Amino acid sequence: MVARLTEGHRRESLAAIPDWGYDEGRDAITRRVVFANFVEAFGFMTQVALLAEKADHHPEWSNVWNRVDILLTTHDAGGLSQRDIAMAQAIDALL
Ligand code: H2B
Repeated sequence: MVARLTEGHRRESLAAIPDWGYDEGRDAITRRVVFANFVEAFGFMTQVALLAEKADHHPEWSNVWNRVDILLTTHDAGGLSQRDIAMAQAIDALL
C-alpha cells in the first residue's frame, strides 16, 4: 500500500520536477510534451509504456498527432504518491 504525499512532501517533490504542473482537483501531476511528429510522439509513448509496466504504475494520457498529455496519480492511494514522482522523473529522463 502506498500513501498519498502530505502537502509538505508534495511541495518538496514538485520543486524537483519543474516541468510538471499540479492538478489540485485530481491530486495529480500533469505534463504536456510536444514532438516534431506523430512517430516521435508514439515512440516516446512506447518507451513510457515499458517503464509503466516495469513499475506497475500507469499514466492517464492522451495523444493528438505530435502532442502527448500525461497525468500521473496513484489510484490505489486516492491521490499523488511517491510513485508518481518517481515515474515523472523516469519520464523526464527520456526527454
Ligand atoms: N497505476 C496507477 N497510476 N495507480 C495505481 O494505483 C496503479 C497503477 N495500481 N497501475 C496498479 C496498476 C494496481 O492496480 C495493480 C494491481 O498493481
